Amino acid sequence: MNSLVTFEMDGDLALIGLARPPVNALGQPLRAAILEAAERAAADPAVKAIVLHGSSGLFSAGADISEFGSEASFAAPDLPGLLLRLTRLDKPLVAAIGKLALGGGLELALACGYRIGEPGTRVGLPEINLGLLPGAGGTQRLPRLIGAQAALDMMLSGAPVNAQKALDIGILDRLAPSAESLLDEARAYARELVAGQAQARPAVPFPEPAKGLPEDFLARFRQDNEPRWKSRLAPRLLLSAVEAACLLPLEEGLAREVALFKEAEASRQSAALRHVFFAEREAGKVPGIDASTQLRTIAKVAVIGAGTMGGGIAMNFANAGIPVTLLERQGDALDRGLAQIRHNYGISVKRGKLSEAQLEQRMALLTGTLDYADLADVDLVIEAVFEKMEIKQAVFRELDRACKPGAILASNTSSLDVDQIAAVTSRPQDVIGLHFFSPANVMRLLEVVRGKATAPDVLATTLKMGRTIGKMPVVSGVCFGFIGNRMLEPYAREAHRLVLEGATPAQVDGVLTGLDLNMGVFSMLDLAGVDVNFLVRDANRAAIAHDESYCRLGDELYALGRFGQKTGRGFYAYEGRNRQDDYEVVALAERLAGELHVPRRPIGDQEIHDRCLFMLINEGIQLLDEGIALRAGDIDLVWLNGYGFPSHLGGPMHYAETLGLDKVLAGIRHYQKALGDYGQMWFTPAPLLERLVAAGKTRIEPF
Ligand code: T1G
Repeated sequence: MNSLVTFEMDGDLALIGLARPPVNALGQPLRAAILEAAERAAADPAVKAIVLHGSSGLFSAGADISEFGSEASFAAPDLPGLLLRLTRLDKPLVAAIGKLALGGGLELALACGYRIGEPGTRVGLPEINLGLLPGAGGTQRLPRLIGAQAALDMMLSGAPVNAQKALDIGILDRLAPSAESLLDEARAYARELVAGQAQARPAVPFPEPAKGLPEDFLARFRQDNEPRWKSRLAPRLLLSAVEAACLLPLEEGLAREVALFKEAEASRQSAALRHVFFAEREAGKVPGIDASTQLRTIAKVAVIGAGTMGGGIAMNFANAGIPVTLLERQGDALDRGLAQIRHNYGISVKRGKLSEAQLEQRMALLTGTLDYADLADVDLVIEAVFEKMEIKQAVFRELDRACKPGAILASNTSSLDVDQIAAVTSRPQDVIGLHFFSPANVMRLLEVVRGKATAPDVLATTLKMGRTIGKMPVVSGVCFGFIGNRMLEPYAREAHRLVLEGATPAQVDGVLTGLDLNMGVFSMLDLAGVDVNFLVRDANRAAIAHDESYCRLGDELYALGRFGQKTGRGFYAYEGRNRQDDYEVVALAERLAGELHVPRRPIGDQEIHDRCLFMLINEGIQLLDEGIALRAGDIDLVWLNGYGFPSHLGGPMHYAETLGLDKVLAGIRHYQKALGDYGQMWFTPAPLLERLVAAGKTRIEPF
């Protein structure tokens, strides 16, 4: 028997075990192996019933995502055809679903006549997260099994349901008492079916259309939801597939589903989302770190500074059940910090995301102190004090004295030199940057900044810890602004300069949000604080001294005390949260342009797109060339998880590949010439970009 499945006889039962680690992804080889085993069982008169299970305990994580976009995706036996064959076997087929059945894995189970799970079983159709829809019967069989609306909710959310819910809504027939007893229970179920003691029923091929949708439901659903979907293709295709399930006989519905699936699979959005899926898994792979790297134990954490960032950081660990000590210099600041955390949790309770008991459990994990001596037994300290090198270095001198050997000392700095911080300690190998993004208990991105001396096990431990607290950790080398903020600089520079040259903040932001970015540059600055941005820029003034023209607008707003939302006026004027264009800002830009001899003219949207995005892309490529970022996918993850770049564009690097690297380079060269001295100064193509284009490369990678 093929090594990808196991085939055992148990009396008159055939047990077929999926055995393609790590997740039984249903790639062509496994599909062929399942078909071969099923045909063998079907043809054997000694076999009265079949049990299909995951030989490692996990049933299947679905189709092999790496096949999509290639011939392999529908290579015979294609998944829809294999499942249709299984529904036509003339012997009972029981799916024993251990742990997980996702996507095609659940569709495989739906093509079996009977399904049994165990208490830890989770089932779902997460295809929407990949810009896809279920393409092997899920949109046709699930609505017929549990009703169209429940099925649609599951497929649009992409979230798995637990074993009890799956039993309650009819996806599972039974639950074994434990994972260990699942296969035995499945065998017993099959024997009952053979003996006629269990209610036999056809697999879910019944031809009549699904029930459960009020007449006008789909029209209303489409009308209510389309704005939410913005430019997303997959939800619309999914709705059409469920519509087919409600209107067409099964065979026709299945054919319609394949056509809709292929349209989704061929879309740029799905290619982008599949890129993100693998990028998230690649981000954890760092040269010099592997399964043999011994991780340090993190049982107790301390956070220095109980302000907005420190409090948010501390919440991440309390949420993960890890005790946290907050250290402040003043008692009232500490009390305020703890009260703010309690307030934040209280909001989650009001929203029904947390129970009162959970709030108290988390608060019980949070203690405060004014004394470094109380940090003697912590395993990880994260400093989150004012963004001034001298202040941070003073904290690290204290930590070096107070903390035990082997404790990891991390700084939450957003741009300062981690090596300079490490240099004031006797243990630079234990020092690392952990750059959280505000609000730290919400934003998923965590830049893990390794210093020259950072030990591999410190890096491995903090990467693992990052995922434990639900973050997307990405490794960065040391440079001003690391990956995200370093790229933000030229991107925001072009936005500012374009306003000097004749665009308005609203026009610039409109182009960027038109690309589905969560926020434009100016609304983001008004939220984060024009003053905050000024202080960061001021710390780096030397690096931009040769042309501050684009800074002057922000500098002037800072001088006028227009700090953004917090003062009611920044680049925009605010009535509460309502943002209005502010002619005073345009007049200020006009005045500054005159003083700086910047010619003003009407600016088109395409120029705004190209100048902002191409400079963002150019800096990312430069970061890759300098080795600050390990791979293009990491850079994408930074912008997807820290700056609201739309995931269905895949991130700035993937977006550049989609546009064409040659087009990006040509655009940069165009503005290098067209913008006079300013263009000469700032529009220098990254050498790696030039090398890639010269070599005819279409992917961004070190070269
Ligand atoms: N295809 C290919 N590789 C996969 C895979 C998949 N479906 N799922 C996981 N892997 C790889 C992953 O890249 C990693 O590889 C390793 O397995 C461990 O994964 C026709 C169209 C199952 C919850 O969307 O959600 O079916 O890095 O690190 O944290 O209608 O993987 O070790 O080389 O994530 O324990 C639908 C995707 C597909 C599920 C496990 N299914 N997978 O999480 O491990 S489309 C999904 C997951 C489909 C049909 C449609 C998670 C997991 P490497 P991991 P984990």
